[in-house]
Amino acid sequence: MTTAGKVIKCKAAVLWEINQPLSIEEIEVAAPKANEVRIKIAATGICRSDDHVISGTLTYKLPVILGHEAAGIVESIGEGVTSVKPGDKVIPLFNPQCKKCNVCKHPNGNLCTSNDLTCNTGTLKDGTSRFTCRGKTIHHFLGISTFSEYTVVDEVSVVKIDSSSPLEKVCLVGCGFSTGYGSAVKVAKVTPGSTCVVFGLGGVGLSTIIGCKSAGASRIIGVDINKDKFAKAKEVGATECISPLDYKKPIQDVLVEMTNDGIDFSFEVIGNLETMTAALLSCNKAFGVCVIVGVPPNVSNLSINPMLLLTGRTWKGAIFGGFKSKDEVPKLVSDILAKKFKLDPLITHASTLDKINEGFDMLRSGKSIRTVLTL
Ligand code: PAD
Ligand code: ZN
Repeated sequence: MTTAGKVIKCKAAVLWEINQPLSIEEIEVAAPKANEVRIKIAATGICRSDDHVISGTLTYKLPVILGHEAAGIVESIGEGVTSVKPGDKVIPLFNPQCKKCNVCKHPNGNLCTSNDLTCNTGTLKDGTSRFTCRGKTIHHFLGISTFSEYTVVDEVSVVKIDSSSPLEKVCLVGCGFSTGYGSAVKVAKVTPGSTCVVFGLGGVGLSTIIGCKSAGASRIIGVDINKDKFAKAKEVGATECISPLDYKKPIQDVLVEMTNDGIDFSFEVIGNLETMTAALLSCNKAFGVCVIVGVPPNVSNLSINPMLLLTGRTWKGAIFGGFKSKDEVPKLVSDILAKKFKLDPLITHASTLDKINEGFDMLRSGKSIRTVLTL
C-alpha cells in the first residue's frame, strides 16, 4: 500500500522548550507540496549544533524537530520535482543550494539565500510546516528536521547520492564531516608542508584534521581540554596534541613558541569566544589564516585590536565547510565509497531514536564523538 499523497503518522523527537529533554512523540507528517520531497530517514547523527538549540545558545523557533546530519530514502515527491524520485538514496542539506540566487551563482560563497540558519523561519520555503503533534504545529529545523522517521524538505535541500552508500555512515557527510573537511581544504586552502592547529577535537574538529592531512600539512596540532580526545585525533592525523589546562601562559603564546612564530592555518571548532581569539592570535601575524568553524553563542561580540589583521593575518569563517551542497555532497560520498577517507573513527556510538537523550548526554560529557541513530 503506497503512502504517497497521504499523511504519515510516525515517531519523532520534539523539543518543546529549551533546556528540556527531547520528547519522543507520535507526529503527523503531511504529504509534500509542489517542489517538496518526503524522505524516510534511515540514519542521523547528533551534532553539537543541535545541542546549541536545546541549550538556548542558538535561538530557533519552538516547538521544533531538530536534527540536520542524516541520510535516507525518498518516499514520495511533490509536483515539479525532477532531481530525485521515490526510492533514491539521499542526503538532506541544512545549507541548501538553489542555484538561482546571487550566492549560488557566485563562484565562492555557499550560503544560499534560501537557507534557514540566517532567516530563522522554522518553516519550509512556502512559509508553512508539514509537521503536527497533539494538535500543534511543529517547526522545521534548518529546513530538514531529521530526528523524525519521516520529514519533508524543499527540493533545494536534498541531493541524490550513490545507490550503494551505507546510510548509517554517509549521514556524517550531511554536516560534521563536510564542515570540518571543507574548512581545511576549501575555506583555509591548507597547503602542503604547512603547520595547522585545530582547537576542539569533536566530530567536526577531527574532520578538520582529516582535511589538513589530506591537503598535505606536515604538522597538525590538536588542542582540547579533554585529553581523552587525543588518541583519536592522532589516529586521524594530528601529529601532537596539547591541553591549555597544562600551561600557565595563554595557549596562543605556547603555540607561537612551539612553532617558531609560524602557524599557517588555525581553526576554532568549539564555538567559544575565548578560543576564537586564541586561534587568531596563534596564527602567524604576517601570513596566518584563521578559520572560525564553531558556532558562537547568540548576541555575543568579540573585540579585537585591528592591528592583528593589519599585519597580514586573514580571519574568515564558513558554514558547511564552504561547500556548495548539491554540487559537492554526492562527490564527497563517492570519495568515501572509494575509500579516500574513513568515517569510522568519527562514529563512536550507534543507537536508536528512543535513546536520543542519552546520545546528547554522551556528547555533553565528552564520551562520544558522533552517535548515529538508526530509525
Ligand atoms: P563537540 O562538542 O563534539 O566538540 C567540541 C570539542 O571542544 C570537545 O572535544 C570539547 O572538549 C572541546 N572544548 C570545549 N571547550 C574547550 C576549550 N575552552 N578549549 C579547548 N577545547 C574545548 O562539537 P562538534 O565537533 O559537533 O562541533 C564543534 C563546533 O562546530 C560547535 O560549535 C558546532 O555548533 C559547530 C558546527 N559548525 C558548523 C558549521 O557549518 N560552521 C557545522 C557543524 C557544527
Ligand atoms: Zn551539525
